[in-house]
Amino acid sequence: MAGEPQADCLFCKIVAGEVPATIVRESETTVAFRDINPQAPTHVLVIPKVHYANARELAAAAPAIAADVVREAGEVAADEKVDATGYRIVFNTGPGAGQTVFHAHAHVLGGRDLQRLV
Ligand code: D5M
Repeated sequence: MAGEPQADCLFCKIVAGEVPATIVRESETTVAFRDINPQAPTHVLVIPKVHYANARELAAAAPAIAADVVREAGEVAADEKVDATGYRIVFNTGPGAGQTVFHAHAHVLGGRDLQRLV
């Protein structure tokens, strides 16, 4: 059921401590850990502890937790000291946009000159 842990979900397993991750922040509702395949000097994923497939489903079902994810992404940027130079928060949504893990997550990217996307 939406919101419940999914047995076959990698990020639910990280939340449960069943798969190791380099956790940099944790809140009541979120976990932030380093991306295993970093695309920038700072590349951290912020995920809700509850399982929703993508940011849209999370925001529709649990808007306060979606806000927590965005707030924690900003706190990661401050912790990593990339807030002054600028950083990017990305929610890939759907396979066509490169989403490979179907548990909502924000990428926090910083520490290099980020090519302008939009
Ligand atoms: O982003 C999914 C991201 O998840 C991708 O950048 C790799 C990362 N990933 C995959 N497995 C792990 C583990 N075990 N630890 C940390 N990071 C991981 P997407 O937007 O779905 O393409």
